[in-house]
Amino acid sequence: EGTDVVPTEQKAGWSSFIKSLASMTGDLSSMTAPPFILSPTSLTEFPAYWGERPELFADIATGKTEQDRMEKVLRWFICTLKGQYTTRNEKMGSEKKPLNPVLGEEFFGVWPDVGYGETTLTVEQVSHHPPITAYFIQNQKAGVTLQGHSGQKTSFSGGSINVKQNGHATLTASLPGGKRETYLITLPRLQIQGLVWGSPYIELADSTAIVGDTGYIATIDYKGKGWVSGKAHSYKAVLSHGSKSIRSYEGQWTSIGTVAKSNEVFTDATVPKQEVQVKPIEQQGEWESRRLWAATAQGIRSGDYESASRDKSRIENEQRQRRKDEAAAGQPWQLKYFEHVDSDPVYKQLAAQVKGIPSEEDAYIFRGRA
Ligand code: CLR
Repeated sequence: EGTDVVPTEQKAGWSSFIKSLASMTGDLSSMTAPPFILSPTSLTEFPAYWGERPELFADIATGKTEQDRMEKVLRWFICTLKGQYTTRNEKMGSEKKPLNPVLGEEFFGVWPDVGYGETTLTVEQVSHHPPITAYFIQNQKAGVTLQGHSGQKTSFSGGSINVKQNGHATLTASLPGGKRETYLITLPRLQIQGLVWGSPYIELADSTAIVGDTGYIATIDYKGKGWVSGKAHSYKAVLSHGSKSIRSYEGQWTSIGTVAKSNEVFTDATVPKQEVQVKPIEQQGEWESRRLWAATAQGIRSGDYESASRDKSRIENEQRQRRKDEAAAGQPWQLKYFEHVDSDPVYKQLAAQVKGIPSEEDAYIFRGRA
């Protein structure tokens, strides 16, 4: 922090990009940014972060009691945050601008069975403008699924980008005897800091909830500077049932969290994450993300930004033409794996149990993959 990392020849471009953020209208994805800040990865790959601790995901349905299972959902959720929000910094030196997915873009992946069942991932870009990504993750053997969608509303203030996440996720756990539990998961607000130096990173803000249909609720508060510790990436979580608060946890979502006022470790984000496995590009379908963006990504990786931008324009032009053709034929694009509903009944039922969140939200329901 505090050291300017913008390449000399891109300094002017970077400062005019920062200035243009002030007049941004909520969707950052289509804004042109200087090459050094571009990522070769599309946003359709991001849902994989939810599955990178497959052992904790599979563990959820093994909980003996309702409280056990809620604690396991909370543990898994907090342990995915490090991957979701710090991976680009670790791999590419800073947060970057991901490729803006096209409508119908797909991303499939798998975490192989190493004893607790195979975990599979299905992602579909269900809207281009605004960008919305729908995903479904399943470990059939363990009886756990996660379904959700993700969109963003961005604004700029005080030198940082503020990202409100639109969407939510629902997790189901199938229990012996045919019983099934459902958990609603809301998503944190992001602040992108470090922009002036050209080395953006994410801090989480405000709070989110996990609401179980068992009556157990977990609320998680996020703070950058920390409470007692004064540390970045801090969280505090409270587990409750009805009006009774049961236990609380605190620590850092990038390292260790403990049961409050004790040394009992609750979340350990330092355990290596397991990256999703994806078919080689030659075996992928034409809508699959890494195949679709192969030439653009290659250009970005090799520093050949001219060829990257040529290929990106080709894809965008093809998309525009496709939309025109569909309009002319009166046949709008059909989603492949998800179905849009204006109001998600699961969300509606569970959201009523917590204060401060909208009472209704739309959703994309997974229909299966042949
Ligand atoms: C997408 C859903 C994932 C979590 C996640 C992590 C990083 C976020 C991303 C989401 C949405 C797009 C995002 C990105 C960080 C930067 C990027 C907000 C929420 C914006 C569009 C690009 C900012 C450009 C600057 C880095 C210059 O589960």
